Amino acid sequence: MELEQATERAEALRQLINKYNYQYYVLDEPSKTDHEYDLLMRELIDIETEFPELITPNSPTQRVGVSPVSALKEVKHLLPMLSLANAFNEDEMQAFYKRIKEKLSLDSIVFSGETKFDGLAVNILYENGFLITAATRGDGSVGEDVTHNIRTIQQLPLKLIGDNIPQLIEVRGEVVMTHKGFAKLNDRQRQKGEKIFANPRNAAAGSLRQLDSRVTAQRPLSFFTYGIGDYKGDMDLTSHTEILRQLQQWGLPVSSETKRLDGIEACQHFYAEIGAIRSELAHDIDGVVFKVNDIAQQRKLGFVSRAPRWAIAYKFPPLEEITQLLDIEIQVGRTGALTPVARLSPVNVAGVTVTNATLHNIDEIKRKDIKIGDWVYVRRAGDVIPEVVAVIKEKRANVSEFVMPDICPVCGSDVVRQEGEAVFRCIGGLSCSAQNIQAIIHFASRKAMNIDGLGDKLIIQLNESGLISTVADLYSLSTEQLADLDRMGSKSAENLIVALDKSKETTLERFIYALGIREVGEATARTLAKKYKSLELIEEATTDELETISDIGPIVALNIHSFFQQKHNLEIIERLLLVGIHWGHEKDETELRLNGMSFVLTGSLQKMTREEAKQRLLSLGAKVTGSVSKKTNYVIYGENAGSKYEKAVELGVTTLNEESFIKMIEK
Ligand code: D41
Repeated sequence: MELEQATERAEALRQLINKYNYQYYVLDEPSKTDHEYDLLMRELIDIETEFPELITPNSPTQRVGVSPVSALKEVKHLLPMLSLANAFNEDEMQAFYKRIKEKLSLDSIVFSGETKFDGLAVNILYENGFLITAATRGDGSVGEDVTHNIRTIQQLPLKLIGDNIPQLIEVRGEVVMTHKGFAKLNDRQRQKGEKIFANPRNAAAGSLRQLDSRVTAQRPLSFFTYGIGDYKGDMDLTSHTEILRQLQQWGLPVSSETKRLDGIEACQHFYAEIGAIRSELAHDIDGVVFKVNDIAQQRKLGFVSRAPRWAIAYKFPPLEEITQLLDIEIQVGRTGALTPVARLSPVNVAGVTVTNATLHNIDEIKRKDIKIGDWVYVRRAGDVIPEVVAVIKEKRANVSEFVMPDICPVCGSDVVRQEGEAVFRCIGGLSCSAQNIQAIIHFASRKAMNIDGLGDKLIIQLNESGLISTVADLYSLSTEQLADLDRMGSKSAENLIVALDKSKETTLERFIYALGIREVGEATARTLAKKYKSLELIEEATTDELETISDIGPIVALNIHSFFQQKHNLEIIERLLLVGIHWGHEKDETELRLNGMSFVLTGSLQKMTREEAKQRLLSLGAKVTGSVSKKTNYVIYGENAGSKYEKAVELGVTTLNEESFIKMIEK
């Protein structure tokens, strides 16, 4: 590519990428898929790699700096960042309203209402539309330079878009982190054994003050604009809502919960409305902010000390409270994971009585140094399970250490902890009633025993009515017992009995898969069936032996071995075989006609489903994979086949239509 052409293309790509960023982050209306976006980004990176002289500081590729700063510098805001007065109840709100009405000699006032994000206030300076510096609020006059980190926030334009961009403008807003992003970040930190953040605000603060912007870039920060500071250029905007609209048109993210409110009643209504959806919002908010909407009225009202008289934050009750941790109990989850749960002295947190909180795992208990009897901060946010944030060490007296049990409190099976894993697990599997329902659902599923008509709801119903507690009980059900259940007619009861009977004829690999051994999916079950050809031999295999099989690592080998060490599991298998579950002998691999051949299926087939085609191929010894490579032997295509078909043609892989495929497998 010539330099001239590259210059043009790079500029076009930057504009496109910025536009898509705006649609995605600000308007929440993406017009391109992530993949299409990635392709544009990659093209731009390629051009900039070839012509480094074309890189501009505001190119979307330049959000992450390469080297950390040594310390955060000080930055003086052009106009001081003021603080917000608070109202904690109805009376204080009324007093605020009365004061304003009197000062303005008006009967009614129009406000702008917005959510009060619980984050960190930041001041961003744009000159001629370019992001120049960003600083924390600091003491209101001088903050810390966090430009390098602010630039990593994808939502924020490095260059403003649209018309009437002022020569200079200070944009003010809050940096926050979503509940989801916060939970993910803490999971990651937990896995790496690193610092756990107490709440999204602390996580956002910690991320914003990083010296290395590469760390910040990995943190899910967002930004919402709430106003402006100093500016140069004409802006004939007369109200706060107009300012917000203008900021949004320049590409800056503005909260969608913003409303023009006429009079105090509308404000009270807004407070209640936002309060009701508070827990559903993606971000923590600690109240709503009301601002006199008219700029001329704002000017008349002025300031008291460092806060404007024209604005107030009407606070919500806090999401964190203090209570005593009475005990730590163990909950056994669907996969056998043992989760310690704190039993708390009941405490009202933002309107909800909290009696339990998750403690995640033993490492977290140690890291937070939580002991039974401690006084703790409990936090409830979004739809997340309440959490113990921290211990109040000063209040500690008469506490006892928590110890993880070594047998499952539900079924008495052994509890193990895999290397490198934070969780302890019960290896009881089928015989642990905590894991049972999930195990039965898996057992009955299509790719396992394929019991027609036995869905999740029915399994739960059967379990709750005491008819089944393990998979072995399924085959002792009678038509009469089933017909007695609510919402079950005699016809469906009969059908289910027939389906159960039919499922008894199966294959070894399906049966192994159906047992629900941890991390033994279809592929591993198939490998085991092919290698051992008999259940007894698999039951007897040692971990060393299992590990020699390709695809089976030490963890899976241990899972398989421990599963068959459990007496309960062997008893259940015995009962299943006694009721007549059986399978034919596995054919020797080399006898199979398509042994070792690799197939890819694409598009929709007419005479069979893709899953059926896959099962046929597997039964003939073939491998079925998801993507086409040079090693693929055949690509079977149905209607509307897309890129996989094209790739096959490109690579010279043989393609077969459905008809030829059927001939091939029926030979
Ligand atoms: O969402 C917020 N946290 C928020 C903070 C907001 N929506 N509006 C705000 N407005 C102001 C004034 C009225 C002083 C311009 C604020 C803040 N200030 C603020 N944030 C931190 C200190 C002050």
